[in-house]
Amino acid sequence: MSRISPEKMRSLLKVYFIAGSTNCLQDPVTVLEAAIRGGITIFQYREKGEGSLCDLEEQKLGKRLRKICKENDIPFIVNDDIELALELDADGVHIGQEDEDAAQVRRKIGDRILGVSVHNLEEAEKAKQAGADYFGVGPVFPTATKTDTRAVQGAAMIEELKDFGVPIVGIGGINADNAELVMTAGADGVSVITAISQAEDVKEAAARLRDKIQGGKI
Ligand code: TZP
Ligand code: MG
Repeated sequence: MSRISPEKMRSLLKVYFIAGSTNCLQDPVTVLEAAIRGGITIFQYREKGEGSLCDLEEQKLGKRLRKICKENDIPFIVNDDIELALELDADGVHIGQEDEDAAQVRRKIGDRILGVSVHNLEEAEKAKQAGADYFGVGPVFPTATKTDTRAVQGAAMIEELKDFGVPIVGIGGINADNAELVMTAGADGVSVITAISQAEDVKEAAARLRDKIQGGKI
């Protein structure tokens, strides 16, 4: 295996769905299957928040979601937990600034995909040197999903960070109506929790985002 190319990474970031059990209105397995049918391009398992699963239960759900991704050729990323990612043979991990050092994570995961949340030029430079395959940048818009997040940045930080040459995915309060702003700022894709996981029709919500981003409309 070798590191993913920036071109391939950019194509995978288009519609990046993130979810764990606490985000979903229905069974997460059902939600993921519908989101895949709608056209998501990559999935991150993020088991966080009040009432979230841990230990064996987290592992069990992770295994089921991992299997669905594999069967559908959708890359499976694990948030924060490197051990869990390795156990589940994930395609990659996503870490924030509060997590383990990115260079250390890169050593642990080998050539798997490494995503790092960055909020300024300094963090971006460090993440790039550590071998980040993509930057997660946000929150672009207000979000109720992550309460301990930084101040809303708008799309300005995406514009600033695109010169690093590292693929970028925007995050935070993104939906089909505002995705265009994120893409025109220079992002390669959008990552969403609420817009897909809490939609009445999950497949349709994913399809709307996919359509906006890859339907030549942006
Ligand atoms: N990091 C920054 S904002 C955010 C994370 C994980 C939450 C995004 O969730 P939503 O529901 O798409 O706003
Ligand atoms: Mg984290």
